[in-house]
Amino acid sequence: MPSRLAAIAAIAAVALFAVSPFAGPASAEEHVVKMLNNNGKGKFMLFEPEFIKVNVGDTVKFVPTNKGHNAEMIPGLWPEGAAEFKGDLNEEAVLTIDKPGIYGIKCLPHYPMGMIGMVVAGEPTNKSQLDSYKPVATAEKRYEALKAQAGQ
Ligand SMILES: [Cu+2]
Repeated sequence: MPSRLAAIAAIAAVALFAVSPFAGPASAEEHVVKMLNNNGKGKFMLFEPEFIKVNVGDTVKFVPTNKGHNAEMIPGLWPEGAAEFKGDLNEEAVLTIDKPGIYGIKCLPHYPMGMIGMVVAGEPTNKSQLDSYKPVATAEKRYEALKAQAGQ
């Protein structure tokens, strides 16, 4: 019977190996957010996706798929102690998630057109900022949608 046990053990090892990338503490992941002029569905000047959940240690890469955008922190919506973040116009910018919390992102030129995004990492430690932060009136609608997702 030892050979049969060995076969079972081998199958179990293969199964564990196949599953392991999704189990236990995940290794750092890179998320990609596109900066777009439109999404082809009637929405203009946007981050895609606008809302993402990540793990501390992950990175979020903002890609200038279309020209004329940047990605930068919303100071009133940023975890305490997290590194400051400001990408340049037309440049790729990588945000390293070093603290848990809610990260508010805006495109400076298009913030008045509602170009905002949100990254939530682990425990939303700065949840109170969701209410204290007041976006410009023109960005309110999208902000409310993001806020609803962050509150879940
Ligand atoms: Cu923009």
